[in-house]
Amino acid sequence: MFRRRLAVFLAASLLAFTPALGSSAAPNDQPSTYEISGTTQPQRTAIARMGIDIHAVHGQVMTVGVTPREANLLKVAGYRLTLVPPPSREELANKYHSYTETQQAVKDAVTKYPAIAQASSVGQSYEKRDIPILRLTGAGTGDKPEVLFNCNQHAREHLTAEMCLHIIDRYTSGYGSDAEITKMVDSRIIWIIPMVNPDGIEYDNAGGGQRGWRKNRQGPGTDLNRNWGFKWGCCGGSSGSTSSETYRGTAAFSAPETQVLRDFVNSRVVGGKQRITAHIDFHTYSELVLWPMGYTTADTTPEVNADQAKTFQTLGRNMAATNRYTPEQSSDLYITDGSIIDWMWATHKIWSYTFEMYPTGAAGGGFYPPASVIDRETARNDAAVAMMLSYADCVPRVIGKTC
Ligand code: GEM
Ligand code: ZN
Repeated sequence: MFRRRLAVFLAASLLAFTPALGSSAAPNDQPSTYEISGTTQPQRTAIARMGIDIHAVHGQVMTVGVTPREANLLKVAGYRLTLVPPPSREELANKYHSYTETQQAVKDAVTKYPAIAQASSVGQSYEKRDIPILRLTGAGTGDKPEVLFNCNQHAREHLTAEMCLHIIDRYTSGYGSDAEITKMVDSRIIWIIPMVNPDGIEYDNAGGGQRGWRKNRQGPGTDLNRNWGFKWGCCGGSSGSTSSETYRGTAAFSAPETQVLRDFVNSRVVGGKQRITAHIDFHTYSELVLWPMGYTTADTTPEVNADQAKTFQTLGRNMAATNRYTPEQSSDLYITDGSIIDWMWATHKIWSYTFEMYPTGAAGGGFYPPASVIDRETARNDAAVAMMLSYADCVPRVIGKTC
């Protein structure tokens, strides 16, 4: 610890007396993408606490976006950094959905499939954009278990909106022709929110799609996945500094986007019972299936007993076997507090997972993979999504328990 502090101090002093790095303006404060190999969980948590912008973690390889100054701090602290060259012009061309196109896609689903699809707004973002939500359900009455899929809490993770739109497309167009899809749509209520953070997405796209914006657009920006109200800011898994990429906001649910999503989930408590039983929060990138809790590395906690931990692990591993992602508890990556999945589970006992989609590293395009991978990488999760839906009536069935 002391050596690390000394090293950081030396690095800081070095920077202060190096005019080329210390005082010259752009382009020296522009972040570049680097890989750091051979990292452990405590090191990753320490790097997250330094305020470094973590893009991905795959195995022991961590991908980060850092300024030259931060790169030097990391190097002096003993980490080995490898520069990842920026993507080519060709890779930048994209046909990802904008916010307006996403809204239109949701409306189109209702126009085309009025018998099973209904659209509404969860509420408004900080800049007063409606956050669209689609409700899908077919024939069949009685209490149906409900499943929620949400995408794009983080603005730059554009492939995730495509994932939610793909789920919409598949579960509408397959209804009545595909037996498994028909059965799921008839026996469940499926809620899909393709863009939780429309302001951030619009801002990122206004930068040509390469701005790397993560947070919402409330002042300096709040990291929505650190703003949820279970053990908010408890454990060094978020930042109190407004400039940080993991700024947790001024209070739990200080962001309008988390507020309206929280209110929606709370509204699904009907007759004293939470109707949503299962949930996937899509992110990019790293190719991971993650389960709660994120605030501690303990497998069992006051919120998660041994059977529940086994259920999370078993379903997580089974889903990961279908998409070839790596399954692990979210805190195995690094500690986070105020994340959506910790809140979903702790507050509502919703079986909640984070999926980190394609790619594993910056080489596959990082946050901006070529549009040619969209179909393949969204379809890659078809079996996992189907599995989540199929267990929604009783998730512990996956370990042989009854409900
Ligand atoms: C992650 S997703 C949360 C994973 N949880 C833990 N404990 N690591 C995030 O929000 O930082 C990565 C991402 O942003 O996609
Ligand atoms: Zn994310």
